[in-house]
Amino acid sequence: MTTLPATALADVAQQLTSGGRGILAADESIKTMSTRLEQEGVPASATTRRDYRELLLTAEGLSASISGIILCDETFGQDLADGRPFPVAAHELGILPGIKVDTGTTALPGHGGALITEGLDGLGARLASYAYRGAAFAKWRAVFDVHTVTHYSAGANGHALARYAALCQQHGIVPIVEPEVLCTGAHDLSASVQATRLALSALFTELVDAAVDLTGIVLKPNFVTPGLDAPAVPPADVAAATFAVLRELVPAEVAGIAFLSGGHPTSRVCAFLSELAAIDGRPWPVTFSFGRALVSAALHTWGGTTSEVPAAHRVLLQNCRDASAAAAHPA
Ligand code: 5MM
Repeated sequence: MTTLPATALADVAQQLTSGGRGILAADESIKTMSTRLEQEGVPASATTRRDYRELLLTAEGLSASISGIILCDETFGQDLADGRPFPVAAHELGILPGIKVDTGTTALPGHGGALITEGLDGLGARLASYAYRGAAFAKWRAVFDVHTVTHYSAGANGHALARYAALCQQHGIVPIVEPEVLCTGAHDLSASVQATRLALSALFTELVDAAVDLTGIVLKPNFVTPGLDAPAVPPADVAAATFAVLRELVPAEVAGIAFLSGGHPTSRVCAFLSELAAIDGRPWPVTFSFGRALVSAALHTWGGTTSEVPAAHRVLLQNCRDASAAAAHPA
């Protein structure tokens, strides 16, 4: 087992979230990735999933704006066309490789559809293997819906996230802790405020109880927004609401905060991040850990056609540069 001292964990967490670079979330499960490929007319297979992830990682100059890439188990064990394993190639390209280690969600019985994220069984052994193969960080995502979240579901997911985070640190891996409040639906801003407060409050209670070193974690939250089907509010209002919740509930020792995009358009999440980065008195660095907001246009442009790889790279790199500028250069 690789065991890093707390200072090394903090250093990796800072590398991931500081300096205007952010994290590329390319860890879609096999099921999700296959659906997204098929929606673009690309037959889904281990080979096409690999080709697509290779396209992302090998965009020339990606490391100027991307500090880390989150992979799923399948990709983590695959090789690029030149024979290098993905985690080795990532390190050589100046990008830290990470691994999604949760195994997905299931319903909490008797809790109205609220979800619990699973994956703790055997996690220590899996983390030891990932660390040996070069993983610098890991990710675990809890999922909350504003209509079904309860104290119990927030606590249960917070407990699982804390047990995961403690195990990661024991194995020298920085945990990204992701309590995602979904923005699907027509709810207003206050519903997102309440749900995000519930999730973060329970999470940090559990992280502290589990003796997780907060200087060696990255928090991956949602922006606090109205639902995607509700009238939009100005980015400055989203930033103010998000900052108010985070300032109240996220201890200053947390190494950094990297936001998910949640299905919002790229320009919107970049505007949210830019406004948030401009707020005075932030105790933590803020950046992005976007998935769809960075990659959706590149996947569409590529469409499985080799001759479109350069165009897909241009689209991907532009989105990454825009997100990086939002994190580095406040409004
Ligand atoms: C990239 O998607 C990740 C894995 O999703 P599934 O396990 O459901 O296939 C997901 O956890 C992602 O990292 C976060 O939701 C953030 O992605 P977005 O697209 O919301 O920025």
